[in-house]
Amino acid sequence: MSTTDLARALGDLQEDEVVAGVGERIAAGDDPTAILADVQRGMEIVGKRFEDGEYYLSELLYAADIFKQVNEPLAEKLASRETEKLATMVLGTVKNDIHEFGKDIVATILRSNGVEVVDLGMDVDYEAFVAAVREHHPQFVGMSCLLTTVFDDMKNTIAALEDAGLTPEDIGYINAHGTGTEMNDRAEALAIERLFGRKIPPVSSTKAFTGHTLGAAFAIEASISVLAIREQKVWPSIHINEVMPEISFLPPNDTLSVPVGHVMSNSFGFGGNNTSLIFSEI
Ligand code: B12
Repeated sequence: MSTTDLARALGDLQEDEVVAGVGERIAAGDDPTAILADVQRGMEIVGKRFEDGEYYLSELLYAADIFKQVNEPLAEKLASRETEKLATMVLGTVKNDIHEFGKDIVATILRSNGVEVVDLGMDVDYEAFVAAVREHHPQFVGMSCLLTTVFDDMKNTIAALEDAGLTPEDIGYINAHGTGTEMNDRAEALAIERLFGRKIPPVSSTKAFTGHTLGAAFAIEASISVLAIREQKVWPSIHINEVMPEISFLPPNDTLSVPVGHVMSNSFGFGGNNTSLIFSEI
């Protein structure tokens, strides 16, 4: 069954057609993630029809039921991939939201790529996220939230994690966005000074090794940050000959061997998104 036929059949709630179509494609050896993407497109059609008043809650429930049936064999296929453990993630759908299929797929895909996922389920209280982070020391926390009405619950969960979390002194190394441009480096350095005051941990930018790979930079620098923890090393900033006079700290020009428990990795300005992610040792 083709990509569009599968999405259309699910959109039209043709249960038998969808179940048979997915079965056929699994048997033909299609990539399960590609099949899942088509199923997801079908769910989008259902959502749109619900929004337009063409479908009601009973159709949403029916679509959910069909999805469950076809997701099971796909999840099994994905879970059968063997990989080495790379990281841990705490995952859940936030309080007051019971949508769980998207989260389940994220869990399955991550598990099949070496991430140990602690799945807290759906309608998860703030305290449960905090308790799981304390217990499992994950490198990532993932929150699923499909309802606009529960955005505040997501914000509250983040606030609860922050309350329970780290202080600037816990950061052992900052992998800066550091583009070597006045526009970025001055603003980033001033922000670091404002947050860390006099106790600024080693800061370096590894872009001189990897180039500025735009959207991919975050992923590359996240890996480099994780390696800093694994190797207990701070990587240097190479090719720096001049430092802006108003910046009070200098990046190391050689690799440092120091204890690194938590790394802050900065990625700024991609499509207007500014992110500082913290990676921690487990
Ligand atoms: C199935 C469904 C339900 C099922 C959920 C069953 C279940 N056990 O999960 C049921 C019937 C219970 C349901 C109930 C409701 N639903 Co509903 N539902 C849907 C529907 C049709 C599909 C969702 C789905 O499963 N998609 C398939 C999965 C695979 O895709 P996904 O969820 O998008 O997940 C992917 C990404 O988002 C992402 N992702 C998801 N989570 C995470 C987490 C992390 C960490 C990461 C990295 C990525 C990630 O990766 C996933 C895989 O690609 C959507 C429509 C839509 N377009 O999404 C409406 C939709 C989400 N529901 C909606 C509504 C309004 C409701 C109800 C309020 C209806 C009502 N009047 O009662 C209730 C709310 C109940 C509650 N308190 O939560 C609205 C939300 C509108 C809004 N702006 O808030 C939608 C958008 C429909 C619409 N267009 O109006 N729903």
